[in-house]
Amino acid sequence: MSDVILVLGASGQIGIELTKELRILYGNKNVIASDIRKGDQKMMASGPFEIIDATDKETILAIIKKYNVTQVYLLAAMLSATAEQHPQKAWDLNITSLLNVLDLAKDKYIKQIYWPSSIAVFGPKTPKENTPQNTIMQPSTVYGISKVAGEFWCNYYHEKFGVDVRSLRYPGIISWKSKPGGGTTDYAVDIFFNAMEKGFYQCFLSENTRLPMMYMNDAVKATIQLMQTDKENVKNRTSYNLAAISFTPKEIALEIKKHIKDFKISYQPDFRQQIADTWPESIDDSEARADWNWKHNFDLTSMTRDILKNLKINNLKISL
Ligand code: AKB
Repeated sequence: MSDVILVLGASGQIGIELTKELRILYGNKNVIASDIRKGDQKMMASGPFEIIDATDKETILAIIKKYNVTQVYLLAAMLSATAEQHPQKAWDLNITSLLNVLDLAKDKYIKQIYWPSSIAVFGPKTPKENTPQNTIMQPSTVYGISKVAGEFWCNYYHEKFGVDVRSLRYPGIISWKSKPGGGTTDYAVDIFFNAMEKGFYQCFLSENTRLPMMYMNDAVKATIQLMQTDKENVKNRTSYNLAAISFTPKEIALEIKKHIKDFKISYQPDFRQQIADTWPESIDDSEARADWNWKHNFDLTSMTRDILKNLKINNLKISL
């Protein structure tokens, strides 16, 4: 019997693209998209869609029973910048939703869970370069605190109740089909749309702020690969470090300039700079590479070329 997948938070930046790929792999009717509100028209038309508040365990359970769901991808979350504005709400959404699905797996309603963590688990005392899998964490953001706590909840449910929960520490994810919201790494998406539409971008981080990043295609690939690998390959039950590229706003601007000659950038750091300053510059993901054979495909040059080509072909006019 094929797996039936429920995606919570399917209308978000990663949810839209992950749901699309999962529907190709598992069949449209076997991937139930859900979010707290209606989302992408194409996603809603291509398979089942349900309105679910991820903090509402009873509704999640009702949908699991309705479709005989076997796996849950929990992508509903409040990201770093928004979480600093709404600490209590962020904690409630990020932790209650996770405990809901962990409990449902413990009670045998579902077999497998995917839950994303983030480079935000690290803090100002963490080694900045090639940040190891196991190192000092001590995050200074609400989002980071919720991700560290979440990682240990995952590990606890795995150790104590045998729950098959798998997780990745995402770097900043860069996409052109869907836009992020409320993150500190969002500039690396905004910059492309602004370059295409206005030829100008005012960046909210300073020019030399280096952060770990990844193209969406690689992020979707890593997520599905981790979920599909045999149980015995998943040796880490908190969350795997995951890496592809690291760059600064200045470096990505120079890469864009190779395609859009007149592109200009200026820098006006805001409160998000303080968040970025506490995060690593690059990540050591050798455990993911060794345990389940993770490899990224896109570097800064190939990603930039691919995004600009696709934005041009699709003549994308997303309102900024
Ligand atoms: C954010 O900037 O908050 C996210 C993340 C790194 O988890 N993109």
